[in-house]
Amino acid sequence: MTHQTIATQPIAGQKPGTSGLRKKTPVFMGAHYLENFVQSIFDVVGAKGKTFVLGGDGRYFNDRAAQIILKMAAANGAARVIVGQGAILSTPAASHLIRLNKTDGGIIMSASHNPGGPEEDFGVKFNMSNGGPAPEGATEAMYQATTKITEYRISDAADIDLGRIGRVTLDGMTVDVVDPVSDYAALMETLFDFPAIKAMFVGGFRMRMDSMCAVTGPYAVEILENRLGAAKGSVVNATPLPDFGGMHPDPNPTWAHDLMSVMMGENAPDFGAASDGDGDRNMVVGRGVYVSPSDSLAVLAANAHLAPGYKAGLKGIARSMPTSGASDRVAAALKIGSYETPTGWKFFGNLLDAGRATICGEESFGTGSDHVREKDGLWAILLWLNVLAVRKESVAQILQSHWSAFGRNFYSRHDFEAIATDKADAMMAALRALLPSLPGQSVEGMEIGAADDFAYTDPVDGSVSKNQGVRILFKDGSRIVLRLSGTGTEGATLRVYLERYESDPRQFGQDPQVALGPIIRAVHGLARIAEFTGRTTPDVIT
Ligand code: G16
Repeated sequence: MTHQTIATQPIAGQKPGTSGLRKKTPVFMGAHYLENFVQSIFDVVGAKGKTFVLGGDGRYFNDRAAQIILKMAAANGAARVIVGQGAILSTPAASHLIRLNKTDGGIIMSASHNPGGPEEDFGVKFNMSNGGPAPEGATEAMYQATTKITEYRISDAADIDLGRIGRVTLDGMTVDVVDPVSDYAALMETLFDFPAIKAMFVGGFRMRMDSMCAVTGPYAVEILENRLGAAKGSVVNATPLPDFGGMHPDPNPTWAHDLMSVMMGENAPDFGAASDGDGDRNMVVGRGVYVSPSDSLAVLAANAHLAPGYKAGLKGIARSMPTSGASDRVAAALKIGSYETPTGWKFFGNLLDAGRATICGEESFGTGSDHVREKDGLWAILLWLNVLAVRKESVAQILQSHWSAFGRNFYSRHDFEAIATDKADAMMAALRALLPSLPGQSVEGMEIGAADDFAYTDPVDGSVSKNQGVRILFKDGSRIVLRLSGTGTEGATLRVYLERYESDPRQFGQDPQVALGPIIRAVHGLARIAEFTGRTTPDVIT
């Protein structure tokens, strides 16, 4: 066994997006592609004598990539890698293992909610020693390293058996293969009232958890069925598959349509939930009622004290800028800080580390707390179960009483997918050029108060992130946000975020698409979406 040094050349386009480097699987499997990026990570963070966590969501190429990364870690002098059995770890479980074992960081193999398979997507991201995604400064340094790389280091040792739990040595480096679920499940037991949730299930409470053939299956079966006593079979699509069974593992009403039809149908269970490829996203559905992620964040924040892990109250609530302002109202009522960050979980890290925020959330089906440094799908589902068990009300009743107390922020996101990049860029450029002229204009009977491109100054380290999304703010508090996705691998995805606040209880029952009608018409007029992209209707509505 020897450490090999392999000559290579920079490969264009290895720039991490909103969450790591995501590309089509054949691109990642191309000569030196994965190796160049992983070497660039090690060159930036240093590997000598360090301990890392490694795991992924089980998608196609996960197992091969894990062997390559382990051999590169060994050749770069790492002391130890903790890897999930079968190279499986959900993103929140990986974050937990990094923190629990006080490691120097971790590599997560996932393209999250993007489909997996030989022709679909693959991804790699690095999380820091706090368990959170590498901040922009680090990912930019990694990208710069990919543009200058001349060689990478890899051991020529044989593959190790990742199916067997235990300790082995790989070319002088210790590899601990661990059960992916047990430490994470133990953490959840410290946060939530398992006896109360168990009693609710014993009392006949029914739930359906759709793991979408992705990584949460084993976690959900162990926690929900084995430990909490949900009926066997409550977790569906529970076996992680390399191609996610052909599903698009993105828990939203469009892609989790099976769950939606069960929950909106006759004899629906009391509670429905879904999670994504790597287990950090969640969608929550009550019997006959969909909970928008922005509302879910607000309800969870308002009720978190009902769970043992949060009974002391919250320090603050953070949301991404496009997420609705519903959680700000909760923060104001609780007299705690509220923070508005750019899209991307990495922006919450400093607020959590500094103890300014306890709960964070995003409209993109992400919710989490300071228990790890990633959003956490099962955590959100368990907090909902805890709240339901204590309040003994239905999801619909809890939503109604929340709106009665705080008003309703009608909210929706419209996605236009796989647009030609040049057309999407031209549309955004035209819109940005228009911004200075918008304040004072009236559209659909609403006056525009301000229009800008969101910039964020991190209150902890002072770092500045510009061009984080175009905002058109109306005087009545309504809001339009437009930005291009940073997680896609094909063309551009235009995300249009729409919000309107309603305080009249008689209006709370409206269909959000109806309530937002004037705002939807306004954005099509202002951004000229059809003219630039040829699209009139979105591919996904959340
Ligand atoms: C990632 C980030 C999230 C972000 C989401 C959408 O989620 O971690 O913070 O909100 O992408 O980003 P975009 O709008 O740029 O596509 P995930 O679940 O894909 O890791």
